[in-house]
Amino acid sequence: MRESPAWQLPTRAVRLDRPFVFGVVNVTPDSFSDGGRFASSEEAVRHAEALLGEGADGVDVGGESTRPHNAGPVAADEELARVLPVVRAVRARHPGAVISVDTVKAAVARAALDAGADVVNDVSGFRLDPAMAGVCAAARAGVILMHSRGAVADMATYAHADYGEDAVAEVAAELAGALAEAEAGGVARDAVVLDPGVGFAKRSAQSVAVLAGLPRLLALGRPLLVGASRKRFVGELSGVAEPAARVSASVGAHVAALARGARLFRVHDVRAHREALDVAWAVLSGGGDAGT
Ligand code: HH2
Repeated sequence: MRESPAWQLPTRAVRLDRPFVFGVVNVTPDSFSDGGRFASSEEAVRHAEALLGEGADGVDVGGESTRPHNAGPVAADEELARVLPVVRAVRARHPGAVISVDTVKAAVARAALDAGADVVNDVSGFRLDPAMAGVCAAARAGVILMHSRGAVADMATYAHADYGEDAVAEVAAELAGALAEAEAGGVARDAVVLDPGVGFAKRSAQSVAVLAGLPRLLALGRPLLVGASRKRFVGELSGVAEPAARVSASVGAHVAALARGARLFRVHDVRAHREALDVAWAVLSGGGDAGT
């Protein structure tokens, strides 16, 4: 398997010598698959700890849903009230866990980094808040730049899903632009992970195309994260209508993405992914010296 470069976080480098699993912690009333389940800080902290117990390497804590027809935009102070207690509690109890904050707002990112988060996961790839690069650079934060188009309210729809013949080339070019902008804003290249944003401004066929085309995105020189968990396209491909029941369908997408070069995965169902990705990784990386 091709070597992935390491990922530099504020206090350590993550080697990515096995699949890295982020457990999703949505502290929201309206997320598409688990909205309202972990809306209080106590429930969200318990959920984060359960995911770490199931083998997650980190948690991605979010206080604003990108679901179309969600509850509407969330003000920064409300988003902070949702995510900060969770970041603080997880940091205090799990010093080794990587904590990511899923936000498009620089003010939320700054406060979460001050509270102990290591990573900013921006589903707009720094498009929506010009202060984001400066905040991440100052904290030497790890950064996930995800491909999307449009605003929070419509980025998970097909409103901006117009591509020419080669959607992968367009996604690659837009991610390359986001990486260049982040670097121009002072973010170190080795702090950045790129994400093709499956389900964001992409119809199902386009999400499948970007996963099949991951080797072309790897050419941008940074590790790749994929977040296919429970999404509509895996539901369509598997015929499973209920998002929370799309565990096997999500695992299938992520194992295939691993084989095509992804190294980080953002998932709701950690145990199933930890087991499947570790086994797939052992096989894909050649089984060591065990021979026959
Ligand atoms: N997908 C979602 C949210 N954040 N971040 C990255 N880097 N990649 C993704 O694919 C991604 C993401 C959407 O999933 P979820 O958080 O479960 O839903 P909602 O936006 O409704 O809270």
